Amino acid sequence: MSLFDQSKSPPGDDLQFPSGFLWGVATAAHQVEGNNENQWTAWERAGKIKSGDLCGAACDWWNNAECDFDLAQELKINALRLSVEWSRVEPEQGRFDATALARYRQMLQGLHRRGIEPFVCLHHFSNPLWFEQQGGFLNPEAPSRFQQFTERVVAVLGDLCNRWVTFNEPNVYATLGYVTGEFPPGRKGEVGTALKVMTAMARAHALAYRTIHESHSQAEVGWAQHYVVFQPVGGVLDGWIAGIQSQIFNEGFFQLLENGRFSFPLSLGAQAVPEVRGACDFVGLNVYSRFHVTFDLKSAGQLFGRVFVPDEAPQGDCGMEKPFGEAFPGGIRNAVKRASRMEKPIYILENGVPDAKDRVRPWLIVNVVQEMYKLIQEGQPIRGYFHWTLTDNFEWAEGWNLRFGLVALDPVTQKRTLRPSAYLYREIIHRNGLSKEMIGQYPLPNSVSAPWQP
Ligand code: GCO
Repeated sequence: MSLFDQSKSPPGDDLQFPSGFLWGVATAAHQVEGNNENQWTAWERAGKIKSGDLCGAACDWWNNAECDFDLAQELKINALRLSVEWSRVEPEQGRFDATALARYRQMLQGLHRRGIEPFVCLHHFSNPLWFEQQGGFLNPEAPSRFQQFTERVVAVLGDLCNRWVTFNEPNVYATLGYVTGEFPPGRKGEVGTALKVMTAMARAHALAYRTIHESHSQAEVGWAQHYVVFQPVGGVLDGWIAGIQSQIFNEGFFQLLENGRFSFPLSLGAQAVPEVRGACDFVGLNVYSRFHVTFDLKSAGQLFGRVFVPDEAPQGDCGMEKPFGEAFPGGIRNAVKRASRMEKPIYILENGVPDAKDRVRPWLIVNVVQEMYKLIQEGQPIRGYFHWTLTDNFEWAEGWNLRFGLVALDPVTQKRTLRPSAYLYREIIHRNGLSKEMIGQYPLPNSVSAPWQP
C-alpha cells in the first residue's frame, strides 16, 4: 500500500524543470551501513566524536538498505547516490571480499528495480584500517592502491552504474583531517600536508577515471566538490581575506583538474600533476553554507579572517561546538558559476540543512529549487539535484547530534518518521518543479537561528 494519496491535481507548473532531470538523495556508506571497521570506527572508539556517540548500526543498510529504497520510491525519487565502503570490499590489502561486492550488486539491482538511478561514490571519507595505518593518502602507493580497489569494484558493479563519483570532498577530507584535526587522523595546522593529501587524491582520481573508462567507455566520472561561500563583511581587507580563504578551500581541486597544478600561491607548496588535467566528465557540487568573514588580527589560525554566522542569518541546528553555517540557498549560484568554467554537466550532489524539527528545511528546499530553475533558464547545465539526505544518519564528528534527513530516524529502534519536507520534496518531484502557489507557501519561520536543544 502506498504511503500517499495520488496527487489530485495534474502537474501544471510554473517553474518546470527539463524532462529527465534527476531528483535524488545522497548518502555515504559509513553513515548508513552500520558496523563498519574502518578508521572512523577506530576514531569513534577512541572517544573522538564531539557528542561521544558511536555510529553503531547507523541506518542498518548493510542488512536492510531496501527499507530506505522503498521510502525513496514512495517519494518518487529517481536517483540515489551511495558509496562503496572500501574496508568491506578489501578488508585486508589485496584480499577482496566477494560477498561484500555481491551485497552492493544486490543494492544497485534493487535501485534499478525501483526506477532509481544509482550514482556510486568510491571514497566518502572512510579508509580501511590497513590503508590508514600505512599513512593514508600520504603513502606514495596510495593512488595505485585506490586504483586496484576501483578496478575490482567496477568489474563487479560496472554494468549497474553509469555515473561514478571518485572522491567525496577532497578539500574537506584534507582540511578537517590535517588542518583543523576534527577528522581522523586528527592532525592540526598542517596546511602543506593537506595540499599533499589533495594532490594524492587527485592522482588517485585520475587513475580511477581512466580505469573506469577502460572497461566502460560510456560511463561518466566526476567528483564531489564541497563549496562554501565566504562572504566578506565589507572592507577591502575583509574582501581580500575572504578571497584567500575561498582560493584555498574551494579552488584547489578545480585547479588540479583544469591545469594539472595548483595556482599561485598554493602551487608553492605542492607538486604538479599533469596527468590529472581534464580527467572529469561532470562536476558534482556539495553546497550548504555561507560564512561571513572579517579581517581580524586575533584569528591567526584562520589566516586572519574571522569566520562567523551572524545571529540573524537563517540556520539549522548548531553543531556541538560551533554553528553548522548559514542555510544559504544562493550558494548554489556561486558554486554553479564556478563549476561552469569547466564546461561539463553539473550535478548538485549534496544540499541540505541539519534541522531535527524541520523549521528551515522546507524554505531551503523551495528556494534552492527556485535558484536552480533560474540557473537552468540562464543556460547552466544542471542535470540533477541530490538532497542530503534521505534518512537521518551518523554525522561524522558530530555523531547523532545533527539530523539532515527528509525522514527522521530513531537509531535505537530504527523507526522512521517522515518530516514535512519529505512530502514537499515528493510534490516537487511529482511536478518536476514548483507551482507558483508553492513558492509563497514556505516562508522562513520567525525564529530562524534558535539552536536545537536535544
Ligand atoms: C560532507 C559530507 C556528508 C555530510 C553532509 C552534512 O559534506 O561532510 O559529504 O557526508 O554528512 O555534508 O554535513
